[in-house]
Amino acid sequence: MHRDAFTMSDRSDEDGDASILTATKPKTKRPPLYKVLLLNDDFTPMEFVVHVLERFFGLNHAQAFEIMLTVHKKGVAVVGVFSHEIAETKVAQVMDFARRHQHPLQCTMEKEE
Ligand code: TYC
Repeated sequence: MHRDAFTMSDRSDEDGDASILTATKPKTKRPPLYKVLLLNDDFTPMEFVVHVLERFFGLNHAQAFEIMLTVHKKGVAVVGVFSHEIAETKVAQVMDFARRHQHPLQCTMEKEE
């Protein structure tokens, strides 16, 4: 028996049985992703920021240095895109590490649209 994704009224089809089919939208929604952002400041040493990017974001030294320089010059950069839970963990790790070393480095997250 042929069934399709549209509404059919309550009547017999070719097979002889009554059919009520409800149109359904294919459910393809993925969980939202979050950008983790690093913010510039005037005091955190460049090498500390490079170390943070290597340690918590798995970047090699050249990638870490490049992103650090982008933040230094532009004020902010996306350092990664993650699920909500992973992004929260990264932000907490960076903020805690910076605080323990008494640097004012700021890290935040925002929903990717
Ligand atoms: N602007 C800092 C300095 O000149 C370096 C820096 C880069 C600080 C990136 C924070 O997220 C940052 N020492």
